[in-house]
Amino acid sequence: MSFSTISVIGLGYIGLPTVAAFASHRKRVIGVDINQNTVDTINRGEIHIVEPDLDKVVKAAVSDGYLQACTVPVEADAYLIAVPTPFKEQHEPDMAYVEAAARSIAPVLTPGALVILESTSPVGTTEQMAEWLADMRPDLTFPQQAGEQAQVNIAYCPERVLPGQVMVELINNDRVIGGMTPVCSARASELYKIFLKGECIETNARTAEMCKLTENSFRDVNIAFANELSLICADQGIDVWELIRLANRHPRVNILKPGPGVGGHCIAVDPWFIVAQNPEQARLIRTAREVNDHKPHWVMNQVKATVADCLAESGRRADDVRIACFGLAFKPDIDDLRESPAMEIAQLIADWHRGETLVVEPNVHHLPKKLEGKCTLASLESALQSADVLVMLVDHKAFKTVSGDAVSQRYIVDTKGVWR
Ligand code: SAJ
Repeated sequence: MSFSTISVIGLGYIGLPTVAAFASHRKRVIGVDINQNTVDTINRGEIHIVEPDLDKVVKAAVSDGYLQACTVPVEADAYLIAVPTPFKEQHEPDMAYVEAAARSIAPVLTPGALVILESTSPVGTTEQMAEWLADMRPDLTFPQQAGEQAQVNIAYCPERVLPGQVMVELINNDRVIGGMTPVCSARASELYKIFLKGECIETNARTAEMCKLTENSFRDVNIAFANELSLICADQGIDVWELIRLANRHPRVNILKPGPGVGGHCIAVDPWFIVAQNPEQARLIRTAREVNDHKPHWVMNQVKATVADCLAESGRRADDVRIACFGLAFKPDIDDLRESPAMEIAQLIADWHRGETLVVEPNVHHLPKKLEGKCTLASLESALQSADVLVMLVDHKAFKTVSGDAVSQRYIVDTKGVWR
């Protein structure tokens, strides 16, 4: 059976690009979100998130009549769940949004429906979701009961797109498809092939769930290695950037870049899902998280030491010293400040420093609430001209165009090796 109506539950950074991709292939798509503002914005043909090219595709999809948003699920041939999976106090995964989304589609499920979970989830979540659905719909059969003969097919298919390149990666990246049965996998592949140029690689649900967690943990562990090297090199008086450049000339070495810490909503979160389920075994994965989470505090200590040097050498009072932070975003050339180690460091500096703290962030026009009244948003030029201590936090293109030779300050903490 082909898919004439597709419903996506959760219209955030993954769900909205996904509805846009289906709608641009002339499929009727119903986007569902519990936030009425989000729904209204999309129905006006506008978007509530920043992602290159997404606005155009959504606008066309709405005006051509292929995309419609609402707050309550309606009947469809396929349902994709793309809701957040944050963690709770002790780094335990919080599956409340997935459960709510599953329970919201249960009443409208019909025989022949396909349900796909895309949210990053602990191993076993797809099976759990199938139980929630079966509980609510004893009149239908599900793969855990009827295998290949089930009336409702269920699969896990993780998103793997990079924020800032979502519209390209969504179409081109290969997809891992973890069906609860081979038939479930085959139907899920058929659905994604509506817009996918990459390959669909079929496996089972548990392996697909673990695959997503593995990808982000792999990156976290590798960044932690680079961050740990940066601490060791600072103690040894070695330039970590030169060291990494040299080590990477070895044909089998490829070290990532150190930085102020690891931000974003995925790499700093997902490894904890493995740790929560496997506390005894996941020692390296846990330590990597701890190394990366510690980095902003280490940077803050470097700032304190650098300001102390500045005060001792110049004989000035702390009130008269101006610190400039370069970058707030969680990575280069985006405007996303959430879960950003650069934000954390700017905040720590502003709370500690008695003099003025400037912030340069070319991708935003206003200071975020957390920094209002504590910092001044400054241009690159004025900060370079007037600050005594420079703290490089994000290697935005705009900062890299300034050569180290053009920077006259002696007091620099450079977490990205831009002005070393
Ligand atoms: N970072 C470093 N050094 C590096 C690379 C990154 O410090 O060498 C930092 C960044 O500055 C940032 C953080 O790591 O703070 C994460 O950035 P990222 O670009 O590595 O990844 P995200 O969080 O934007 O997206 C990741 C991607 N996962 C992988 O590359 C394995 C993406 O493909 C996933 O879809 C996404 O997580 C997700 O949604 O899970």
